[in-house]
Amino acid sequence: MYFLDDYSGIFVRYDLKRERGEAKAVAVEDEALQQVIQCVVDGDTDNIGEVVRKALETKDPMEVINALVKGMNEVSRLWDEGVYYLPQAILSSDAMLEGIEICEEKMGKAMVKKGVIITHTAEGDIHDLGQKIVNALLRANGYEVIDLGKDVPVDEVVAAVKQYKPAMLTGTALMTTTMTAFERISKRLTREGISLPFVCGGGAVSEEYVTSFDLGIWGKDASQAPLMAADAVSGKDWRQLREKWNG
Ligand code: B12
Repeated sequence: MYFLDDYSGIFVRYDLKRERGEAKAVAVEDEALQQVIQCVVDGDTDNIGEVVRKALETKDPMEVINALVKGMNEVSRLWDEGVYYLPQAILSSDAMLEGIEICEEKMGKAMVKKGVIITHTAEGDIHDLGQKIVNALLRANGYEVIDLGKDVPVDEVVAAVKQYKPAMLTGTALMTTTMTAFERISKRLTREGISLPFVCGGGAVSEEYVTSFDLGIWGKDASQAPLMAADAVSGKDWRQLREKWNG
């Protein structure tokens, strides 16, 4: 049985505190980046475009993406503490997605294509913010990204690998119930004699889990994706990538 030992916060309207600006987002030195973070925390889809474009006048797209992630980390904390619910998380995610899209436009796509990478978010999972960041970083670094989207059935991922023969496959999962799709993909590919690095990331996924099945390499942060892709394109196999990037 769980007993509350502090009752002081139970009648607090955190949503009103937020509207009145009392719930301030994580503080950073730079005013432009601070506004980006605040827009994500507030789920301010009306102003995120303007604020991100303003930040991009002086900042590198990667710095702006980092600010977007900082905002989302705060949203995660507020969700975990029971302050934010689905509606607030949806608005914050929409704001973040719009921000990533603008940063991706600014980063552009490198002219020379270094290789093909397939990305997806696990079957049953609609948490695609991590995948969108991975896409943007890979494209900006010259990789052709086949984006299968979110909630992608295992069959579809396997079929796409056969069709496009990518140098690397990535997966994102935020739920313990959906990450098991990665292991099924690994088994299916291995059974068909296909071997390629399969980088799996996302909040739910641990290094221990991903390295428990063949092909799996654990991706901690989206910024690793282009570096891992470079290794894959240069001919390193999944075992070499695992040895280099994981424990
Ligand atoms: C935003 C959010 C949502 C949004 C998703 C919007 C979207 N377009 O993504 C909405 C509101 C729609 C949502 C819905 C739900 N959610 Co939700 N959600 C979250 C929240 C608050 C933040 C997650 C997030 O986006 N983080 C920011 C991104 C950037 O992080 P990330 O994906 O992990 O990516 C980073 C790294 O992992 C890495 N990475 C990721 N992928 C890859 C790939 C490669 C190759 C590499 C190298 C790295 C890498 O790079 C990124 C950083 O650079 C979390 C809370 C939390 N504590 O995480 C809950 C959370 C994930 N949700 C949860 C749940 C339960 C749900 C719902 C089932 C709720 C419901 N009752 O309906 C539904 C899911 C429906 C479904 N079938 O998927 C649970 C999952 C619990 C679990 N462990 O299984 C969480 C953990 C909340 C909780 N504590 O209960 N959610």
